[in-house]
Amino acid sequence: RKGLYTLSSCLAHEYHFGNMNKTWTEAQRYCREKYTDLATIDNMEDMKKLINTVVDIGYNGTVWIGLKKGEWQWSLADRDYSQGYVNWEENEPNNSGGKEDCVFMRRSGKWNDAPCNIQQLFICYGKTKTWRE
Ligand code: 2F8
Ligand code: CA
Repeated sequence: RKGLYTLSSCLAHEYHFGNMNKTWTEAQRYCREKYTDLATIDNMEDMKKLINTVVDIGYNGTVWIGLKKGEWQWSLADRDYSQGYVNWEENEPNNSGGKEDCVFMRRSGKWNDAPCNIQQLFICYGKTKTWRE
């Protein structure tokens, strides 16, 4: 249907596999330079797309996503964590050892908080324009 749409309704998320071991902050820097940011997940559709990005590659390990404390906050600044989609693993986030400020995703798609200085692979987020007719 023809009509006017806001910019955000014309943006689809696109995920990119970061095939290098990096701390959360290193991964964030890399994603911000090369794409837009670390992976942001707004809804279940994003979540499925993100899981597929990892599954298609055949990777079974964990990957950093763009979620971090102080208060939980998406790396992409305009997202409001407290109002948004979450997919925590059961009994997470548990801040194990009092030092788990960053979040990785398991192959199942479930999230766990873990120490930010672990080095692991990651998922970046980019944007493509998808115009509706
Ligand atoms: O049982 C869940 C628990 O498992 C690990 O700690 C033993 C995770 N730690 C790392 O991945 C470093 C915890 O974050 C997780 O809560
Ligand atoms: Ca944890």
